[in-house]
Amino acid sequence: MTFHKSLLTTAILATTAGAAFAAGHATAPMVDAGDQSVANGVVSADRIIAGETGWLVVHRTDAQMTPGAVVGHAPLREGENIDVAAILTEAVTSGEMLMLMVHSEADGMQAGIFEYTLGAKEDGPIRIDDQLVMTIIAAQ
Ligand SMILES: [Cu+2]
Repeated sequence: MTFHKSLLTTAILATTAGAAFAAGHATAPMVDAGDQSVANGVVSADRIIAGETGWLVVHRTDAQMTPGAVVGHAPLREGENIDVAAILTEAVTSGEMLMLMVHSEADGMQAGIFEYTLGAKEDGPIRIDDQLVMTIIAAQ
């Protein structure tokens, strides 16, 4: 009986989460990704919640956590994105740190084309309460 009860609880929680998400922005934007090998030339994020349609941008970074050169990007839909893969445009070696950041599709010249370069406002980073939406991983 305990088993069935826990299943029911899970189902109710899942329904509530789905309804909250459908209602708008109840789920905060975030990037969920872990340390990983990038030997296949791809950086992956397990799950990303984007506040608007835009881009996952992969920056080089370091212990100061300053976003550096862009070494990959992948499109995001508004809302939930599962298993997002960005092809690396430069070699990244084991031990390097990468910052996976959510960027906007706004202020560019062309829809659907990634136009950001470091410091530009085209397709620039999205800030929520003045904070970047990002996570930092290590290439293994
Ligand atoms: Cu960025």
